[in-house]
Amino acid sequence: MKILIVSDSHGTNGPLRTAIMKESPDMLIHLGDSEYSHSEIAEWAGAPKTACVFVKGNCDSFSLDPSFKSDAVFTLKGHKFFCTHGHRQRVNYGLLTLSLTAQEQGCDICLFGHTHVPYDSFGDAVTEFDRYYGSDGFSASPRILNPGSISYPRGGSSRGYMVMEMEEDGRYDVKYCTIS
Ligand SMILES: [Mn+2]
Repeated sequence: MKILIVSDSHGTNGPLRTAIMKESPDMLIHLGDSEYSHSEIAEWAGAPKTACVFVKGNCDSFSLDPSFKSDAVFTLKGHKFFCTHGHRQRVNYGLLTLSLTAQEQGCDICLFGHTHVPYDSFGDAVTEFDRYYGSDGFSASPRILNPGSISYPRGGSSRGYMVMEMEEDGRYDVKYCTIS
């Protein structure tokens, strides 16, 4: 299955719609600061056929949707995902809190946004053993991913997103894509 991972669209929806149309995902994960109607974004993505996950960013506090949570935790094909915006884990100052929060809940994949800078690595407490086995899902430290911002990139990045292709047996591949 194809999972489209985006963050920080901040109400500028052109690039988000472009990514959705280009990728036609089976699932959409928005990591916060959408500053826009989730039902409308979900509709663009093809909900309810396309599963959609939204988490709350620091700029989303005025959302009227009561079902809107700060974190999303779910299991998919043997992988446990931790999705959060990242401001509460203070990701601008380092990823250890984020990594440990995901690890504490037994998650091996940790998705965050907020920095507007793409990131793909394993947790801070990583060992060579983790590094070796991480891609098979046996890592003690989660794979930590940030798709950057799809609307307002920072740190020399481009407007971008991530696509995760996950096989039935749980093997997965992540690629970072930019929008010209
Ligand atoms: Mn933010």
